[in-house]
Parts: sequence; structure tokens; C-alpha cells
Amino acid sequence: MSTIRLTAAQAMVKWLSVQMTPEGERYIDGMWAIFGHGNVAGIGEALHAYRDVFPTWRGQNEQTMAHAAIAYAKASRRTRAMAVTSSIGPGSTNVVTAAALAHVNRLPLLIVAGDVFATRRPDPVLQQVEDFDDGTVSANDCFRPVSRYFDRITRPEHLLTALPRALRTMTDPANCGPATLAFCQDVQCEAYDYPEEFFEPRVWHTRRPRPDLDELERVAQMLREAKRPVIISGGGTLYSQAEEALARFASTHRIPVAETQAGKSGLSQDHPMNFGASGVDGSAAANAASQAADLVIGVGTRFQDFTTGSRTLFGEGAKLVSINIHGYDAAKHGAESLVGDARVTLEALSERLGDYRAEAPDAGAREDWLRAVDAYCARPEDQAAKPTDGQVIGAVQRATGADAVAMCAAGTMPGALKLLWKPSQGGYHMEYGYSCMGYEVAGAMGLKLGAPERDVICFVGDGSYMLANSELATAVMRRIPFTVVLTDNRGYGCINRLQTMGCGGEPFNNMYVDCNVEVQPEIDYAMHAASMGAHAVKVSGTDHLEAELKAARSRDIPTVLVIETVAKDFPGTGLETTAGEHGFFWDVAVPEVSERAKQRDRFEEYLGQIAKARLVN
Ligand SMILES: Cc1ncc(C[n+]2csc(CCOP(=O)(O)OP(=O)(O)O)c2C)c(N)n1
Ligand SMILES: [Mg+2]
Repeated sequence: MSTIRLTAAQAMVKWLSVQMTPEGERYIDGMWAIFGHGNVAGIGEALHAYRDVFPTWRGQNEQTMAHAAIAYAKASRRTRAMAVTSSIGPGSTNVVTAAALAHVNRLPLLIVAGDVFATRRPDPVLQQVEDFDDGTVSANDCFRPVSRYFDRITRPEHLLTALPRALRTMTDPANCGPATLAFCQDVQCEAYDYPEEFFEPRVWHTRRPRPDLDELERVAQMLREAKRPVIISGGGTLYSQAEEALARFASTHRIPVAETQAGKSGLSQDHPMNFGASGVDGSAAANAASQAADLVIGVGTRFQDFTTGSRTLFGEGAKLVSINIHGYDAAKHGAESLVGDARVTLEALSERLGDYRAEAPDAGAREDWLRAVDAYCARPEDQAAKPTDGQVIGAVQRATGADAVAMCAAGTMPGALKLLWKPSQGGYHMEYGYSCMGYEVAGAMGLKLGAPERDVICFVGDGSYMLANSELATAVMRRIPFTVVLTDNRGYGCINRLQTMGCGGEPFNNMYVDCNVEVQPEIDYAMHAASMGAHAVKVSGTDHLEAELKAARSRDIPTVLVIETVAKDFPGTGLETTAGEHGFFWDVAVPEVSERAKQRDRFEEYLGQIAKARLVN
């Protein structure tokens, strides 16, 4: 056996550089890195040595570098991914939040976290977390519950098994998620005679599991007996690239489709069976169809609370079917499981159903809903008044084309966009599994890298912008253009509404006016963004916003457009937790005893709401 003598870190980078997609591209596009104690010497040297075949990029914060990597994978529909490396201690624990984000959203990410010495010779080293009772613990153990694959590399030859396992996890459509390699710093630098054949290029194919024939027939029979079925389409539809199969299935069998946050943009807005968003922040048409349904068919959805109105959306007696790549999701809520890839399973199911057609859904409700969307998004007559979030969305929609992707993660905008944004195919990128403030700006950069042909529009609230914005500087340096629409309502608008309207609370510690401060802030967000090199403008009114959005297209750097908005709620955001005009109940626990009458009343009302939840279908 011929061998090549390399340090373990060199072997890792060399191996990563030859892991390929079926299209002949590197599966891991490169590594985001902030060096420090525990990764600068070993991994840093190796990344430098292989810089021509495996790129390294520096960001500003480990968490947001990982957000960029995750957004890249999401934009690539999980066909490609990125890696991030961190120093031991704070660098690594900064990545833990991003790992959880990737875990919840089922997105691939390779985390190479520096770790303490395997030999323990200089213990305790700088930044070492010391467990009094367990000698094997390091800060990196925080990754265990939020990694789909976790390994600690304490010998150079561990890479021979650890690396293929990590990639297998990342490229497995059912198990997909973050893989963490906690890489002991002395081992990174240790030499070993690796077999040459370990570095032969390897192609990673995505499998499309076909459904079990018995499961398929059981579900087909349930459908044949159904009169008013509804489809709830989730992120699995997009990851399986089942958009056309879904459109055909819905048309052929005349079944209305409601979309989740992760599933939005899977079915064209013009498709007569697209009834809009599902659940808490859902459309009147979709939620009415779900309430009336005798059979609910989940396609690639986790059935989380926002989708199901915390289990109150589907009518009593409705049956549930779940088409999902993982048996864990397929069996949720007492559903009849149909495990398989969304695309091939929909095709196989359609074949069994033949000319089955459901009763015609309420097309009038859909038309009414589309008119309501136009009204929420209409250009405001008074351009001097602060617009609502819906009016901002309308302006962005008018000023952008079919190549636009609206992206966001937390705050008022996710609900508003889910309800109101009319995406072209693939024109929607929402991180709502973890709804992580601070994903937005870095995520926009990663999204643009993954989909360079798209016009990336990042919606971010003033709160999320303050939490994490510094990858703007990276995007300026790397000439990665996208447009940030920063809606400034002077605080945490959505949580303020949740607190005061949904939970019976007093306005407290969310909007700046309700905070324990000596003076009200006057933060100049445009000046802040401009200081990092972005093109930044504070716009007045939606006409001005539209003009600046069009101008942004010609730039090769990020543009930040700041607009003051009213903090007022508009129907359908659902964040009020009570059933709004269109939206649905969201179960947020409220205090059982209080000295305030408003709080006590809210608790009584809440008891009535949770009584409607169907714990098992
Ligand atoms: C990291 C993180 N911390 C806290 C939260 C809870 N949270 C969700 S939205 C939000 C406020 C968002 O404020 P802003 O970005 O200004 O949006 P707005 O609702 O005001 O438009 C908070 C605190 C979260 N989702 N993520
Ligand atoms: Mg705000």
C-alpha cells in the first residue's frame, strides 16, 4: 500500500478538496475560518498549504460565518455545503447556536472545532473548560446535542473513518444536519502515513428512497375515500426538488396546497391550487381549507406549531397522512406514515390514484385572499407617513423582478413575508426552524454565494440588525452584493405584540420606550452600515425605497436601505397568539396567577384555546 506522510490537518484538507458532487464540483465549497488557540497552527497551516485547491475565507464572528455557510447550503438545496473552523473555547462555543440552527433546519454544515491536547501534556491550556469529575469533557461537548454526527479526533488515523462518516451524514437526505469534528490541537499537527487511496476523488450522490408498497397502498386508499383533502407542503418539497411533481399532483387530483415557511415558493403563486400559507401566520383561504379537510396530507413537513396552529388547525375527525423522508417526521401527530423521497413518492401515489379527483376547493376564497394581499401591500398614498411592514413588502415586490429572493429569519417580517410575499420559484429563503436573530445579514451573503444569479433581498428588523451585522464588512471585502431592507420600528415589535396582545402582559423591555434607559437611542443605522463600506441610505417613504432598490442592482457591494416603519400589527401576522383575522392560534404559555386582571382574563381565555388542541390525531 503506498502512503503519503501528512499531518492530520493536512490530510483533512486534502481529503475535503476531492469530495465531489455528481456535477463535478467540490461538495464542500471551502472553509470559513477565524484562527486562534487550537486551530491556527495545525488547521491554519494546512489550509494555507492547500489554498489553491480548497479556499479559506475569514469572517468576523464564528456564529455568523456558520450562518453564511448554512444559507449557502440551503440556497444550494443541500447539494453543496461549506465548512467552518473555530479556535478552542469561545470560538467554538460561538458556533453552537449556528449548529443548532442547522440541526433544526436539517441543513448540512461541517464544523471543525479546535480542541484541547489529546496528550493532556500542558493541561490546563488557555480557554480549557475543566470538568471536575470527567476528564474527557471539553467545551466542544456542547455540540453533541446539536450535531447529527459528532466525533473527537484524538489520533491522526481517526480521520480515515470520521471524515467519510461526517460527509455521509451531511449528504443523507433523511439524516442531514451538522457534522462536528472536535479536532485535538496536538493531533492536528501530528504526522501519519495515510494511504494514497484515501485521497482518490469521491462522488457523493443523493439517494431518493422509494416508498414501501404497503404504506403506499394504505395511503392511496385513504385518499380515494377522502372528499376534501388538503396538502401541507414543507421544506422537503424543495430539498427533494419535487416542485413539478407537487404541481402535477395538486392539479391532477384537484387538491388545495397550503405552504409552510420552509415550503413557500415550492408551488407557483399562479397555480390555482396554491391557497397560500398555513397556520399561525397563514392565509384565510389555506386555513379554511385545512379546517374543512377530511384528510390532511403533509409533504416534507415537520408539522411544527406555526404550521398546525399548535394542533388546533385541523378539524375534528380529519385524518392525517405524512409523506416524509424520515420515519420520525412521518409518524408525528398520529399520522399514517408514508416514508420516502417527496418527488418519487408523489409520483408513485399519483399513479395509484389514477383519475381520483377531490371535490372542487373554494376558488372564491382563494381570489378573495389574493385581493386582500394586494390591499395590504398597496402603495401608501401618504408617502410622508411611516409605512407598515406589508407596505414595505409591496414596495420591494414592485421594485424587484422574478430573480428576487426574499430572505429573513426572525421578527415581524417572517410572518408578514410568509403571508404576503409572492415569490417566483425559489424566490423565498426563510430560516424559521430556529428563527435566529442575527442570521439575516450573514445568511444573505451565504445565499448570494449559493445562488449568484438571484437578486437577494434581506429583510431585517432593527433588533436583529443590532444583534449581528458585521459580515457586511466581509461582503464588502469580497464584493458580494445583496440588498438589506432594514425596518426600524424602534425595538422588538413582534415580541412587544406577543407580550401585550398575546400573553396578557404589559409593554416591557421590548420597544425602546418601554426599556429601563436614561435616554432614548438615536441610532443612525445607515451611517453604521456605511462605516463598514456598504452603500447605505435612509429612505423616506416607499417610493424612495423602490427607487433605491432599483439602483442597488448595479452595485457589486451590499446596499443597506433603512426605513422607519410603524410598530402596529396588521391582520394575519398571527403573533397576537389569539386567532387573528386570518391567522391561527399559537400556544405560548401564559401565567396562571397574577395580580393584574388583564393577565387573569387572558389565562381564562387561554384555557379555552388549548382545550381545542388535538394531542393525537
Ligand atoms: C437570537 C435570538 N434571540 C431572541 C429571539 C427572540 N426574538 C424573536 S424576534 C425578536 C425581536 C426582533 O426585533 P426586530 O428585529 O427589530 O423585528 P421587529 O419585530 O421589530 O420588526 C426577538 C427578541 C430570537 N428569535 N433569536
Ligand atoms: Mg424592530
